[in-house]
Amino acid sequence: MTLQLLIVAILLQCCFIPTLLHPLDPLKPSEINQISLIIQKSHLGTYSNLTFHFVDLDEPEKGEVLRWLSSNKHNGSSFPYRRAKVVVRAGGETHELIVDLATSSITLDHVYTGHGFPPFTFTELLQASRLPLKDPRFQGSILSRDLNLSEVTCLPFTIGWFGEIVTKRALKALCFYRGGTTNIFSRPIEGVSILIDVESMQIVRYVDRFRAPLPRADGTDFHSSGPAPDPPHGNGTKTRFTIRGQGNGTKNRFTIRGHEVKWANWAFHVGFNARAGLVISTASVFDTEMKSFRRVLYRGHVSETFVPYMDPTSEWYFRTFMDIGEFGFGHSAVSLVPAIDCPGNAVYMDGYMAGADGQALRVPRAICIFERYSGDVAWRHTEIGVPGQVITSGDTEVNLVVRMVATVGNYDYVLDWEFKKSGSIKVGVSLTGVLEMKATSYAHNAHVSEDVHGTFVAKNTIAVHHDHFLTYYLDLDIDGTNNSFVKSKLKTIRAKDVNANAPRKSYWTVERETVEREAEARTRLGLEPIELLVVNPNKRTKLGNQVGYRLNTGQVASSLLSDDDYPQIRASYTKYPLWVTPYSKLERWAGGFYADRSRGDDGLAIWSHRNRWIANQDIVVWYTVGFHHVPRQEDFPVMPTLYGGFELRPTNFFERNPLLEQCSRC
Ligand SMILES: *[C@@H]1O[C@H](CO)[C@@H](O)[C@H](O)[C@H]1NC(C)=O
Ligand SMILES: *[C@@H]1O[C@H](CO)[C@@H](O)[C@H](O)[C@H]1NC(C)=O
Ligand SMILES: *[C@@H]1O[C@H](CO)[C@@H](O)[C@H](O)[C@H]1NC(C)=O
Ligand SMILES: *[C@@H]1O[C@H](CO)[C@@H](O)[C@H](O)[C@H]1NC(C)=O
Ligand SMILES: *[C@@H]1O[C@H](CO)[C@@H](O)[C@H](O)[C@H]1NC(C)=O
Ligand SMILES: *[C@@H]1O[C@H](CO)[C@@H](O)[C@H](O)[C@H]1NC(C)=O
Ligand SMILES: [Cu+2]
Repeated sequence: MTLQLLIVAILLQCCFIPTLLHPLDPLKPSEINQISLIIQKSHLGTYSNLTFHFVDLDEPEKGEVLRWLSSNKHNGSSFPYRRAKVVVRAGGETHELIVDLATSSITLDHVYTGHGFPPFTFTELLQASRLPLKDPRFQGSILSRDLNLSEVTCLPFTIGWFGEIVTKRALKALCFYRGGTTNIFSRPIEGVSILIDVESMQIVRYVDRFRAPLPRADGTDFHSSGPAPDPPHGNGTKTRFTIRGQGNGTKNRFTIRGHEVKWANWAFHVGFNARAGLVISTASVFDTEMKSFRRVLYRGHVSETFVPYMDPTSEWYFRTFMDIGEFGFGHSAVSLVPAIDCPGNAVYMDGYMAGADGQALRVPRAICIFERYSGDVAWRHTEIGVPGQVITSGDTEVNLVVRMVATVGNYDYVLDWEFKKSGSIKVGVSLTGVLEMKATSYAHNAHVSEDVHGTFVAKNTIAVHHDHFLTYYLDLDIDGTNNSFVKSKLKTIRAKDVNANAPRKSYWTVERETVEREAEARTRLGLEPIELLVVNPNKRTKLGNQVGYRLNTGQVASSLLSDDDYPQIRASYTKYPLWVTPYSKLERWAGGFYADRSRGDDGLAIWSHRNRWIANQDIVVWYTVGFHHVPRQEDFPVMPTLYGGFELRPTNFFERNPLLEQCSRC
């Protein structure tokens, strides 16, 4: 420990914040357990059915965090408050609590009475998944299909909202037959609907409507029980596998102190919570010209996902998942496997969250951080115009990647935040895993005369059409807190309107439009040539250009469901890929905080309809990475990754190409 660190540690200890290095550090296991104890000791502890559904940092006010960051972090007394936001269920009610960790007290206790419910706990999902196996009706259904109950796996699925006046917390169980495969999703036991009341943990409706042939087991497996494959390496020879770094100060060119990462010209904070999973905060980039760090992103993470399936039949219609709010990406985080999930030079971070009983749970290796040698060209040029010389200059691209993987049932999402020395942040998501499949009596596409809502991927097996929409919360603070959203529209001009003698008939020019209110910020993309910018209207380069970052979108996909469809009412924000709102601490989850069985009366679309002023304000950009997924046979039995994402690219932010200042070969 350096002397400086030691002083920080001593200062912090004086103020009951031992070993915390950043006000946005996720709750530590000891803090989670402390919160659990405080609540157990309160009046809520008298309920035998007290369950913890959400435990996260109640983040300090942005101004406080920024003040602390700029105070050079050495002043212990300026460390902002340490509080937690907690949602528990007790006696059939949802309690929202604020717990102050310094005083070990509950400072707010409020019963939530609106629509929707908090995320499910592991325990609830586990209990629900076991109910069918003990139910005589289900046992009968299995027997009548000539199947073996010991080979059945049931899984709980959230059920959405379809106009019911009174809603309860409920799940539906869907059951699958292993019988010789580990790819359970490939062998659905079709025709059975099982509705479970989660409060009483009982099956409240059981329907066995029809039978479909059980898809065969052979060809479904992708799991080999042999030794793990050798990590792939250039020439295909066996390479020994080592984990470098891990805090013992070897090869890595980045430093991690607590949750703060410094690499090349970047400094940022890596957090983790049960709901969003990976959270990037206070990202700043060093400007060699100004000799200082300049702010780029205050906070970025996945805010909500929406995955509606396109089969309206009674066994399938409800599959319209909002995974972040109904369960959580952090909840779904898996321990990363070296050489599969992250390369050999990766360094790992654990994640922590509260279980149903409030006690801390650890996800070992929830996040990995590594330098990526992409093999791509960062920049280059060959100059042949200098007499007598051929001059080639350039550099290879080396980036820093922060990654987690969420496995939500059948699907796996690989979530990346990739920092580039050019000042870009590339945000990516790779989809892989297993498709949701439906058993059908059809054996071949030629026999089909109706809409089967999907693609034949195996005999008697249809992978159902669906979408994935991942909505990112991006609180950009470009070179300061107040920013504006600018649409730069590329407009075709008739040349003769400018110069009557022009030999050209047309050209395009740029018309910049600063968006003043939320309504104009909702943007359908892909219809017209447009550049999307977040600028700091108060800062200009030496040459007078407005300082900004551009949002380079990938392929854009918006929801195709009709506006009056219930899932669309709940996820109405998916009608536009882009929204901009003024920053509010209360507005963080695009589908509303209580997404399970929600009715669309909270969330991004509702907030945006207030049509607030957004020019020269602290603003938040919400961008949705969308996929319409028409399954292919190659997605069976397990899907090759499908990549999507976007890039935040500095635009008139630096005085010139920042790569020249840090050329790796110079
Ligand atoms: C929860 O437990 C309390 C007693 O601890 C009981 O009165 C109440 O009915 C229970 N509620 C539910 C929904 O199980
Ligand atoms: C720490 O900062 C606070 C607020 O800026 C100030 O009041 C206090 O005197 C500072 N303490 C030290 C030890 O510098
Ligand atoms: C059912 O599975 C059990 C355990 O794998 C096995 O012992 C039994 O023989 C199976 N029964 C049938 C009918 O396949
Ligand atoms: C493959 O790479 C390894 C490690 O760099 C090296 O030792 C080995 O000689 C190479 N083999 C061939 C066939 O090029
Ligand atoms: C550093 O840590 C790695 C992985 O934990 C370990 O294999 C290696 O021996 C350590 N190196 C030193 C110099 O301690
Ligand atoms: C930033 O926005 C706030 C809130 O509207 C405003 O009070 C303040 O004057 C703005 N700051 C600058 C530098 O424009
Ligand atoms: Cu898909």
